[in-house]
Amino acid sequence: MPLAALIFDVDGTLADTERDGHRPAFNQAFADAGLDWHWDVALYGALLSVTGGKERMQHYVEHYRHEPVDTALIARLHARKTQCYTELLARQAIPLRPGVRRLLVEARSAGITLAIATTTTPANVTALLEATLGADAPGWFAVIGAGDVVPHKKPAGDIYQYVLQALGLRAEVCFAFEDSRNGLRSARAAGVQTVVTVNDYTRSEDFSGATLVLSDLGEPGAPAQVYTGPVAGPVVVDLALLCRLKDA
Ligand code: XBP
Ligand code: MG
Repeated sequence: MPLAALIFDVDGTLADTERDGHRPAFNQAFADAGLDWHWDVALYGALLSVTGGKERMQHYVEHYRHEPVDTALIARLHARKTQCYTELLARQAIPLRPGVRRLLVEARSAGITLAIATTTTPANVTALLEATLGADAPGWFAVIGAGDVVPHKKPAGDIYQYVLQALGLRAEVCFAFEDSRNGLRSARAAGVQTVVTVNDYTRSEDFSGATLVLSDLGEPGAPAQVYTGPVAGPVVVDLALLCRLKDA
């Protein structure tokens, strides 16, 4: 089966944005609104089971504060949080994870289509790509599927189905890159083979259904550790490896 496109998740996959990006941005928005809500590293890890910032705040209000949800307040907090997050990225870029830039550059020069399938808000995707890869980087991606563009966020398959349809490609010719079980479930629900690069928040999750589970994408000189999959580690995830996995 030929390989036509690579579809990347954003948070946790392109960069470790959750703990030191989204989390402090939520806390800043809470403080600015005069709320005594505070999400520490451990609590945020538990809250990550709910995808989407607005949905995460609603879940927190219902299950941790036991208060009625004020959707207008959630919307205001989320708008402020997006502002805090994009400003934070412009101030101090959160670096791309190992191998991400290398694989994007290789795919681009080989004519492989790039796309994004994420739960996060479109402005956050643009801010991360520009801060890490340069002002033209959003244009590297044929489709950026993000946020509320679909009715159901990950783990539903909607965002991957949206991206596949916009690309005009079948799932079989694509690879997805994810860091979480929710992301993996979303890609698999749309039939897309998935490479998972774990991080501190996700490494103990169940990744059954993934083609390959690794520490990261690896760099020459610093290859990735393979946790599960049909290759013996250490490896560098490149187009040659992905094509072998498609044929397997
Ligand atoms: C990441 C998320 C997002 C971010 C916050 O999912 O769940 O909700 O934590 O972003 P993915 P917003 O890795 O699939 O992108 O506040 O903009 O929703
Ligand atoms: Mg993710």
